[in-house]
Amino acid sequence: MPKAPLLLAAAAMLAALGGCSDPPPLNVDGGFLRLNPNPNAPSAAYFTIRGGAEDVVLRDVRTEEAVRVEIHESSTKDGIASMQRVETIDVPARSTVKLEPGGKHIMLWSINPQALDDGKMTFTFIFSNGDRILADAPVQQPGSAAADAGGEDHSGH
Ligand SMILES: [Cu+2]
Repeated sequence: MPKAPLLLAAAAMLAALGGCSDPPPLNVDGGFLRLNPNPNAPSAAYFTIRGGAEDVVLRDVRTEEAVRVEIHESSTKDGIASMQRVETIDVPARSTVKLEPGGKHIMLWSINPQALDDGKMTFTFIFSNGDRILADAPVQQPGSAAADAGGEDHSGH
């Protein structure tokens, strides 16, 4: 009866895998803020959200340093780029959810200029499990090489 030992071995392996690594904590990192060269137009911030042990939903993003903050998603349909507001972002367990140019982003209106003096903005991410995670987004000044590589077209706002 060759099957039983194989199954036992598989079960032992799974137990070993489960036992040697704690589930990763829900986290937010990799932030950057792409400043719009036009101070009257909105700017966009991007982050990487790393899922934890359970599925959660990003419910809100806040910052003290802008008058208005919204979560947006850019898309291209029939060659035409557009963006729309989204209320929440699903963050499945152990997933990586990227907010990046051309996709989901955090849109900011009327940024407090003094907030930029220290070169970063601080955001609070509020999740459905009650976690409130602080994350910084270093500022990319307009005209820098990184800032010129793509981005959201905010002209529709
Ligand atoms: Cu937007």
